[in-house]
Amino acid sequence: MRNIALLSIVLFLLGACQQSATSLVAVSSNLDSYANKKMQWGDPVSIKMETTNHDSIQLQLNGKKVAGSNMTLSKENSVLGKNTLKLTVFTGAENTTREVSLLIVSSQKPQSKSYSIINSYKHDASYFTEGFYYEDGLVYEGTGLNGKSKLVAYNLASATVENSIDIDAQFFGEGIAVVGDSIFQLTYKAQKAFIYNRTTFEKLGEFNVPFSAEGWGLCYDGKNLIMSNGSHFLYYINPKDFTYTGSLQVVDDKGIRGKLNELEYYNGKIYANVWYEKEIVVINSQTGAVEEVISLENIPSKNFQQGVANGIAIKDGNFLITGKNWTDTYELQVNAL
Ligand SMILES: [Ca+2]
Repeated sequence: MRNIALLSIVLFLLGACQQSATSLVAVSSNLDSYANKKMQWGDPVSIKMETTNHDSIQLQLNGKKVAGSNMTLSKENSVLGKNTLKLTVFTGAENTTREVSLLIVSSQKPQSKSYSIINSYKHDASYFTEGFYYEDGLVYEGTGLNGKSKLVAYNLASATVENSIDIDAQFFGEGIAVVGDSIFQLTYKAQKAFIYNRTTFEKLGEFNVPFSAEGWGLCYDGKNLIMSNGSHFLYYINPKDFTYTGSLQVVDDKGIRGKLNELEYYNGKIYANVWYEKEIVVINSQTGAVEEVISLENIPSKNFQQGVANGIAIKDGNFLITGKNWTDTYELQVNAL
């Protein structure tokens, strides 16, 4: 018993030593001045030591070593959004490290896109819209809520249902994406996705989302599935082997842009609904920068009393826009898509 008590004291002292060693890096350098500091590509990072009793330092940005202690942030060495800046200070055989999160925002303010509402179509108000896609006269829609989730295909003009399949009540359906002859459908918290034959809705298989995250929106860029989870991250998944292939952080000129929901990919850009906002963000698919916003303030307000906007599809270069339990889908002609 006494030995255990002694061991506890030794471990406590070791812990205390480590803590004071870590904070020594903080007080002996200007690293902490970069913590959550809003920066842009082109801005310099310059680490200065305020004490001289060390042998050398090593700076790392996102796990990659930086030559020296100065660098200019660029598209080549960093990402928009949160980056990890880590400083290691070597003194004799000892080293101490400390890392801070550095926030890189977009250098351009998003432009507003104007549009005209050129048509409206009937939308089944029982659909709690989570996934929305259009092709060749048909709307493919994935709906949510346990016990009410389904995948449905219907004619946009006539609202005639061509195909429908109910999802087991244990699952809450989320975003959908059409990939060739298949349709992928996410679920909310189960980390499971289903695959169907696009024409017959026969279930072809399922897979587990390859990381721990809620499933929200889904789209396909011709190579990867792109998934949102309510954060400012977009996650990339290979639809052939269901492996994680990367992520993108979505930011504007002010900071991260979170609560990303239903998605659509079109001509190199990702369009995203933002949960509880009457705004669609237009995202550069290479950098994650929000380049434009489409305000939904001109959509008749009765819809927003029914539920949030959560459906973006492309029809002949125009947008189809709907939301959860909306009675209408609107066709928007947006300038210079
Ligand atoms: Ca969509």
